[in-house]
Amino acid sequence: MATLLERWVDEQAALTKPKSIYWCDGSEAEAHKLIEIGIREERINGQPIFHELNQKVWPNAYLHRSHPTDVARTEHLTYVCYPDKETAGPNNNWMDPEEAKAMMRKLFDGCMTGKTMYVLPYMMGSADSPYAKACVQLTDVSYVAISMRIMTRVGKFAIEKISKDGDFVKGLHSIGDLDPNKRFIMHFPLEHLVWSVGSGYGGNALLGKKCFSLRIASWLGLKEGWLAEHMVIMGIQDPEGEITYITAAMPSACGKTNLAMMESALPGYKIWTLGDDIAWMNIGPDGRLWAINPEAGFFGVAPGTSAKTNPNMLRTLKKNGFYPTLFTNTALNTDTNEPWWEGMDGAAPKNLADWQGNKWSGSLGRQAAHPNSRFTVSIYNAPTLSKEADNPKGVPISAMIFGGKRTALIPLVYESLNWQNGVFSAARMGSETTAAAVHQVGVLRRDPMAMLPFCGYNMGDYFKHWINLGKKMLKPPKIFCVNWFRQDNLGNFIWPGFGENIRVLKWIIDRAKGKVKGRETPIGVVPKLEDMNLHGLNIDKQNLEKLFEVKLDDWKQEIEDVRKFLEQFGDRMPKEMWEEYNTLKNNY
Ligand code: OXD
Ligand code: MN
Repeated sequence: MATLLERWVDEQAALTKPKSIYWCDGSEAEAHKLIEIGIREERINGQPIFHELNQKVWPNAYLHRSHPTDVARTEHLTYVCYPDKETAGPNNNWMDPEEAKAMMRKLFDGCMTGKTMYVLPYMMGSADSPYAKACVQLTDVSYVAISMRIMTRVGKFAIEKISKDGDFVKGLHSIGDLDPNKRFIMHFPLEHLVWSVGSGYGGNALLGKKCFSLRIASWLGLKEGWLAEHMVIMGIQDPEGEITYITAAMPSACGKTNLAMMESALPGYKIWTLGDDIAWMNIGPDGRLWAINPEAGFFGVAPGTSAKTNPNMLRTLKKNGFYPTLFTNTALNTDTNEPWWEGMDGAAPKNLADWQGNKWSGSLGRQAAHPNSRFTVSIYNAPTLSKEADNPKGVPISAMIFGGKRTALIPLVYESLNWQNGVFSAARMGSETTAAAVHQVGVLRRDPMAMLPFCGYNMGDYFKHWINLGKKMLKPPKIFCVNWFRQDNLGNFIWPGFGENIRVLKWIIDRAKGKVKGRETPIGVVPKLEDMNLHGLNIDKQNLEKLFEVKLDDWKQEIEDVRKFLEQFGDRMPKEMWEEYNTLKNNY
């Protein structure tokens, strides 16, 4: 008799009408087979899906070029579907579930004709974790199947868990005809279901990532008392060998991956990586917050990755690991058959093909790699991988960091006064937009907890959920805000960033352990200069002061802007947020 899973797959196949159905098992042989199919058989836009790169320098690595219109998340075509619009909130596009399904059924009808449907049974979280979830994604592109095999844990264990639980998270994906007007990413949180059509881009098509692990999981977290967040998880080892675990939330393309695997500029400190994008956090039996990374890979931004900014990522990308490594929309050095992007070490090679495969001429002023070009690589390739990465319980979190890209106003680091005050600081976070989503780049938008594009329900309820969880914890993590991007009067970044960020992390863990005092300001506690290790940095006194400056006049407009943002949520905005708002306002 057909199982629940087989019946569901059959139903989807009846709708999408593939030529064949292929059940993925996660094996190494299968990876080779899918890559071969992508090189020799499947086409997107008439082009092969994969190009084999120089295997001596980049072992097991392949280049993928997407359709030129399909290069980033499409937030305007991403919907959450509840019976009522209020539950989705002003932070989401909403559609009635029945209406959405009727529209999507038409788009899915026969969309896999002549193609293979790949069935990917996978786990988010290590298979033996009580917090892990079993899922299945169907897709009609080898690129997506291979990417899912890198980013999640694909294998028979997921099928076993599904038959034990009698339940799984369902995802149906088709690249469709890539028409940007027929590109929809539909979430049905009440049914643990995602339907995505018309895009092969990671955040739209790898349904375990943003769609399930953030949008749907955030909703499950609300119902079940936990948090699904857009956060790095990392351990900071001090010179005594003690490791303190922290999380850090930052909007897309603001340096989370670099932070998660940073090479410390301070001797004696070492960073251990657990995750670079998503954290699922539960209150443990000890009353602390424990985090797991549901993913198993990195889907990181290539431009700007170099031996200076992230040497550990270059080591990760060049490692000959069990899983293939993919580059998407980078440029190609046509002499050496190696990937290339802006911000890589050294000058641009003489002969480059741009991200669309055309001969690149630097003089046109166009970038050779797409600004949102990416790599997809297994976390198990990382030399900084924490030995706790697969611990089913996760790691206990002592501090949480929230950071945005702000060229002015926000100090390098400050600590909130308590949990509620910290939730408010994170909720009023703003950031200048990047190329990770299709929109105007460099515009300030409020991005609470870096979750604006990913919170799968009304953010008013989300803030209340955060406040409630704080009350349930015996020892909640301390909350900090950071900003690596403050500029001087000439428009240069003041803080060197990257490996030097360890100096800020050191202050954060010193504070979390109660080792140092700070200076109170109306927004929280900033470091006293003497408590920061600034040895060997070349920042003049005026700029150093600017880094930690909290100037009354500058904040007036910010406070007004925050009020407008909070007001959108009407009655759903918890009173605690307004209490914090009023305290801040009255302090100015
Ligand atoms: C990502 C994103 O890909 O946030 O992680 O866009
Ligand atoms: Mn992200």
